Amino acid sequence: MKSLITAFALLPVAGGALAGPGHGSTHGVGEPGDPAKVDRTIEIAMDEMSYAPASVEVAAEETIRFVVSNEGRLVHEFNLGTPENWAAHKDEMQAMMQKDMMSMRHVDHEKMREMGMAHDDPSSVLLEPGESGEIVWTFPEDGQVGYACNVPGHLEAGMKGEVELNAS
Ligand SMILES: [Cu+2]
Repeated sequence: MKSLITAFALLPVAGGALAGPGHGSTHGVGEPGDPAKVDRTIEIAMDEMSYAPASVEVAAEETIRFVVSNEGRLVHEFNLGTPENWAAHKDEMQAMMQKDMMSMRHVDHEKMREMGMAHDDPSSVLLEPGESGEIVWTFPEDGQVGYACNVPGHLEAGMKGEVELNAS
């Protein structure tokens, strides 16, 4: 089985607007979930340049296992977060492309590790064509969260999805 494919860490966002994992907050994007306490599994298929489904409904504080598969012919990412998270991620990806750690069709996880850029990012899976991966995520009580692909040009081309967070 292709297990969780970790991408890379988020760089700190200027201004500290990041409501990221590990802050224990009930507001924001949520945090990595406990794989032993999954409420529900949602399958997401990625293609050029879209997600199916393009929106998902989750309950407040629900823990979801996202099973993500790349059915396209290009590298795609599924990254839960906010536009601020995605902007930081895209800069990282641009840097990785410049350093030959990834291309439009290939992800060199080995090279990312060697270059020290393969930090665990539990909010993201970066997948080559044909690959699949998983994220277990616990959503907050309220907040704004969606998903997007930060491969340069993809979010701009409309590759993003919405999470509808329903109060319990
Ligand atoms: Cu993409």
